Amino acid sequence: MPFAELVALLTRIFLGQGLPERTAQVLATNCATCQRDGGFSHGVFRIPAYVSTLQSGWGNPQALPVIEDDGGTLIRVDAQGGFAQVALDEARPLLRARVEAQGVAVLAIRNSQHFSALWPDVEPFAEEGLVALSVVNSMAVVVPPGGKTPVFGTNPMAFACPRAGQAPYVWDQASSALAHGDVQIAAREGHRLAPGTGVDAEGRPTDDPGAILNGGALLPFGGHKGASIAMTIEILSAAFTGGAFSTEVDWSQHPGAKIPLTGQFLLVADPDRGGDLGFAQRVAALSDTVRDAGQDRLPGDRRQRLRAESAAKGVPLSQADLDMLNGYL
Ligand code: NDP
Ligand code: PYC
Repeated sequence: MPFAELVALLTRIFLGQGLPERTAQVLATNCATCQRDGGFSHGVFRIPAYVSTLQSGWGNPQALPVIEDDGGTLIRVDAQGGFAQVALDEARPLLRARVEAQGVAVLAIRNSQHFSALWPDVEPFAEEGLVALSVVNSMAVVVPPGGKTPVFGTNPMAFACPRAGQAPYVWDQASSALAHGDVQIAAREGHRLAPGTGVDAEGRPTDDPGAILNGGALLPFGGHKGASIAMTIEILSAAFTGGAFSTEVDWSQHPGAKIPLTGQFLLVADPDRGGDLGFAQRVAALSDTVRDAGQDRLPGDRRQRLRAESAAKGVPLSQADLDMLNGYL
């Protein structure tokens, strides 16, 4: 399906669930962008969970974000229970102006729902020549190494920067061994998981996605090193912003709610501030060095390839996806 057609279809679905026009458009564009670029764990696969969350009375999807600006480098936004992407959309002009004036700015969003990939939040800044780094915490489904009780979210982090002569260098990854969405997809498709992905309800290592989803938990990637990153993301996304820790997400009174209501931290900086040191050229040269050293796939390569394929052949959607989406119209 052409990208614009998918955005229009998803917008109609969100509008049908009572979302305001702008929120519906922001979420639809974001979700269609994930599907277009091969982010299938956060593409149309998520629509049933968006709908069940919207119908559960969780958060405040009608909310208008409130910007708190003291004229400095730090801009705070209270999303008031709405979506983080809408808060970012609202704060973007001020954030850009502050980066223009000061060379660097931080956006601290709290009381915000985030249910998507993070790279769509950072890539546009790199396309404008800026460096962007963002983290968001989610719901407690990750145990620390050696632990039994989930304390961290799957907590993704994403980075984007300009790269001369090529697409921006962009990566985006969960701090868990696997995104929760991919565990759900593995369970649906009957795949086992790689060793070290998670534990069952008794804290024993398991490769069974069902055991992770039903009382078990994920592990951080990379043992204690991933755990420190997951914890740092809790600190930046929740303690710094004033949002909820993943352990504080309590949707027990809202059956059907699946979208974490936490916080997001975003840092944007101008690498050419104070003089052009050839930043984008050096990033391109480093990418070449890494490829020459033997890494034939860099982060973002697959996403760019699938984006080009979607532009040529349409955004991939299975018949089951189409039936599911049409069921919400
Ligand atoms: P992946 O492990 O699939 O990919 C992580 C990054 O590594 C991507 O930039 C990817 O590039 C790159 N990459 C993957 N495989 C290779 C390889 N073999 N060689 C080089 N680079 C590679 O992502 P995750 O499963 O960790 O996360 C999936 C998505 O889930 C993310 O978009 C994340 O933001 C989202 N998420 C969202 C959460 C939320 O709370 N909103 C929580 C957790 C996850 P490429 O894109 O080109 O494949
Ligand atoms: O895939 O882990 C995940 C996730 C959590 C919240 C949104 N996506």
